[in-house]
Amino acid sequence: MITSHTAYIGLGSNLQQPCQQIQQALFALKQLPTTRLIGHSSLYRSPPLGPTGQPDYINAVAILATELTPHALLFRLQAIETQQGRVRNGIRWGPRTLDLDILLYDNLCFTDSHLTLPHPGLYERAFVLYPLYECAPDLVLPNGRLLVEWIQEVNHHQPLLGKEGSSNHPLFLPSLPRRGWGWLLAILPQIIPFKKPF
Ligand code: A4P
Ligand code: MG
Repeated sequence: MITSHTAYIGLGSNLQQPCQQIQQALFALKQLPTTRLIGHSSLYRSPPLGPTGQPDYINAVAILATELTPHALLFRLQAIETQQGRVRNGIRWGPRTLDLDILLYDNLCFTDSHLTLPHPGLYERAFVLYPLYECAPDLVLPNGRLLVEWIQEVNHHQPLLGKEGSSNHPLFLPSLPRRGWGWLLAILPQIIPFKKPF
């Protein structure tokens, strides 16, 4: 029997019209064999993590339903990166036209010489956690924690500069109460595009 798996893909770009790079990559994800693009987040702008002096990044997250194995998926993602002009010049976290990371593949947790799941940056990076939250607000992480709770605990001080197309003002990174429904009010600015600064 063929089984479909859920994979969350992190997309990032900071070279050669990053927004277009991300849109093009989403189109390429749609074309992957035995794979359906279930949905994707908005595009988020953030300052570079890593060497300074490179442009801001545009990041997004996509959800795939796929029959590809994790390694076959990684191979396909790297082919898309190459197609979109990705040059690996050995600079760790250097600028790139396109980076496609497998953030999650079902609830798999393992490391081998090609692949680490979940992606090692998943738990700390605002530019991953917020778009992931937009895609899957009820997600339970492989560490057993609710994503929304994880965000409020680990991440409020990390900068995100805003959603593309909605505002240039800093995103409101909520410090959410853990019980009751107050958290819902606190995160509304995250999920409804806003016009005013906070
Ligand atoms: N690899 C292992 N696990 C995975 C996985 N889950 N998904 C291996 C994808 N690849 C995985 O990746 C290096 C190797 O990681 C691959 O050969 C693959 O076998 P790479 O794409 O060649 O190089 P990289 O992306 O520079 O390395 P790395 O360490 O994966 O970097 P990250 O974690 O992807 O971070 N700042 C902002 N604001 N936004 C960003 O998107 N991205 C990075 C790159 C740095 N700073 C950023 C952003
Ligand atoms: Mg990468």
